Amino acid sequence: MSLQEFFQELELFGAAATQRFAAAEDTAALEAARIEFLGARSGRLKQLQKALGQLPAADRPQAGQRFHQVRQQVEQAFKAAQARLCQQQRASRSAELFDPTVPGLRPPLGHLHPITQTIEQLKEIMGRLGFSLADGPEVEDEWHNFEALNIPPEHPARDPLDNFYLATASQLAGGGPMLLRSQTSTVQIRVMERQKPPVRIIAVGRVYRPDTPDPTHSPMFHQIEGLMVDRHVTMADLKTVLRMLGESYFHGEVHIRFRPSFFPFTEPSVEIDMSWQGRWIEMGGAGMVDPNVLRAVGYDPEQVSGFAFGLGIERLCMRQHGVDDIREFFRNDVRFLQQF
Ligand code: FA5
Repeated sequence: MSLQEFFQELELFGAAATQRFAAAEDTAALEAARIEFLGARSGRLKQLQKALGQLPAADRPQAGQRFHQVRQQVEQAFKAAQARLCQQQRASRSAELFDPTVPGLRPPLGHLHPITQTIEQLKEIMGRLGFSLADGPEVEDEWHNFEALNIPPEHPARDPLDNFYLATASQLAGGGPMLLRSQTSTVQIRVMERQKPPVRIIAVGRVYRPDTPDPTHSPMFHQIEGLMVDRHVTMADLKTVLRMLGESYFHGEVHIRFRPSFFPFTEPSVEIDMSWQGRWIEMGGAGMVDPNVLRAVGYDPEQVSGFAFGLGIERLCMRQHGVDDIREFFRNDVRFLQQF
């Protein structure tokens, strides 16, 4: 074979192999083409290699260089065909596996926690009675949690054993002690400090007390605070608002009973019992805002009067749903929570 004939053969080989690999429609066709062109024993490439060895020594370097180029191109064409078929196979397999008629998997949907549901209902009811929402921090200073509420330093309610005091950066820097608020009554002060009468607000949120957990006590629980200050506000208004709140929340007839009590920031003070479906239950405390508190925030007790109340939200929710252990709310057992 002359050098020219060798080159001709080589180019024919390259073109034919590339074309056959590209045209192979399945792996069997590709394998047949591979054996024909690249087969180690009698493939056409092997024959060309032999022909290369028989060329005159002077022609071999030039012929060898082209031979390697063509071989690389052909091998590349083979790999490309392999990848193409592999891709096709994968696509057809997943088309077989995908059945658009199989019903989808419905993801499990959660819902609001029962306490959050109660809070939303209470906000809605009080909103209809004209009470807007006020807010205050859960980490409080002693002024808002005690002093402004007429609870002096020697009062037992301030005992460190009855409160969660915090060593805060401000205290370490010489500021006053801070604590987790023990009641939402703190928000009364914050609102009256920045707003002139008339006032008609509720505050809802977490409060903290080192109470030993039992079926009716939790160290963290929620309260709803109500405050109304205006001219001629009386205990009759307080009782009416509480009855309307109770009846809207329980969807039925509710009776309100006041028992004499004591809170340093109200005078007179009462414990509130509610009766629904024939059973009485203690819901919270209330009273007429003490003139000292009104004066502490710059109101004139000769001009305005007000009532305030604080109810335990867990107690309301427990009564509504017949839950007999407050601790269930915070155990996070979905079997319990799913029922609401
Ligand atoms: C107060 O917290 C007063 N701030 C209420 C108040 C507001 C009086 C405005 C006057 C004017 P008391 O400590 O009684 O009051 O708590 C109110 C209600 O919170 C209780 O009746 C009860 O329903 C609920 N409660 C108290 N401690 C716990 C507890 N550890 N776990 C769950 N609920 C509690």
